[in-house]
Amino acid sequence: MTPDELHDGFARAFAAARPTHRVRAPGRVNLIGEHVDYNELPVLPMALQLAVHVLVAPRDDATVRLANAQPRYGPREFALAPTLEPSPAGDWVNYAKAAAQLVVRDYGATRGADLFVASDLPPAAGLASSSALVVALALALCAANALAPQPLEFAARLAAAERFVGTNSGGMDQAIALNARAGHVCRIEFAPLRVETLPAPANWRFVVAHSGVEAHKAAGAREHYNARRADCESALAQLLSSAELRGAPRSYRGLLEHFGAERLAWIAERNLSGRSLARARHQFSEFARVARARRCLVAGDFEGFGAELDASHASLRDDFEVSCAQLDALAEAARASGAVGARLTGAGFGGCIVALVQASDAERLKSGLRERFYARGPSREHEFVLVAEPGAGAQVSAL
Ligand code: NG1
Repeated sequence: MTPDELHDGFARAFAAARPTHRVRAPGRVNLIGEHVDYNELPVLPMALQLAVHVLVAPRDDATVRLANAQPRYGPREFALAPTLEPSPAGDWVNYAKAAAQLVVRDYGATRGADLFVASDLPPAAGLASSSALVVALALALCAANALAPQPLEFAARLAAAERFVGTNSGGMDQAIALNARAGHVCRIEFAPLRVETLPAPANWRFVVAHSGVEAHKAAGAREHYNARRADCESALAQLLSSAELRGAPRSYRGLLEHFGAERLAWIAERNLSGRSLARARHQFSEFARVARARRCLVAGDFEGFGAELDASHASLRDDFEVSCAQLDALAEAARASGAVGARLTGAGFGGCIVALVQASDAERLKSGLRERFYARGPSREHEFVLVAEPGAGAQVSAL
């Protein structure tokens, strides 16, 4: 969406008002470290060039009026308050309410605003469009109230605030949206939130491609997501009740830091079974893969990084059970088209894959995906392939 289109949209929605600020909050592609952020284990995402944009006109009262460039998200209105009633699940106003509650409660915002929203991120694709929306709206309300929150602290608070929409999510998406750096991949650690920026190797390209299956959190994907988190908690409780772990640290992170991934996997094999064992095994193996992938990134080890992507996909498919036939087929098509590795990215249950290629092979990968995947099935109209450019974090500009 061009700045002119954004301003035209604003003028059509709010004739009398004049925007004073423009906010941009990016989506992200997670390179590795999937379904581990809610257990406070490190992740390795980068921000995308695609983002949510908001034009902001502060108001003299506490009313928040929302309009969206997408007609399927109709206009909404509510008044700022420290505690807001959620609207029915799936209503986009809940993302604004999540943001509003936080800026009122923790930062003392009192002024409402007219907000016009436009997004170039595909929804339900595993690219963190919902967190980009919450971050953008929260920054918009901050701008209307002349507040400039500290990005790390704001990200941690926004992660908790977004749970208002009903997903028991981790903190990766808000952290990267607020703290990304152009040209860099971020390694994010949680509690306390820490972001290490690592230059993306110049000749590597991360290509994002959509499976054609929308993973709507308002539909089944939210329950599946929350169920995985609950599985992790019950696996941890079972593991900690074993005699072998008496007196051991009581979190995944504490256990991993104390024993290391390999030893823990060995302890888990002897004390857990079935689903609990599989879920815990993914936590331990993904933790080790993130550490190895970081080393490969720093050393420019292209093949090594690709191997970690493939192994992560296998673990998400077999142990964490968040893949689907289309994601598996798309990852396979990427490997057959020159990618050195590929995996589902984001929460899964549909959405996108991320594949790694040499810059000189990015076009070959794109046409390979068309031939081997999009041309073959019902996914043709969902064709979405993006050569990701590691983007900057959220920005607020005065107009
Ligand atoms: P996406 O990819 O946006 O569905 C979700 C969570 C993350 C993280 C990943 C899986 C939200 C807002 N975000 O992201 O915190 O757990 O899944 O790694 O639900």
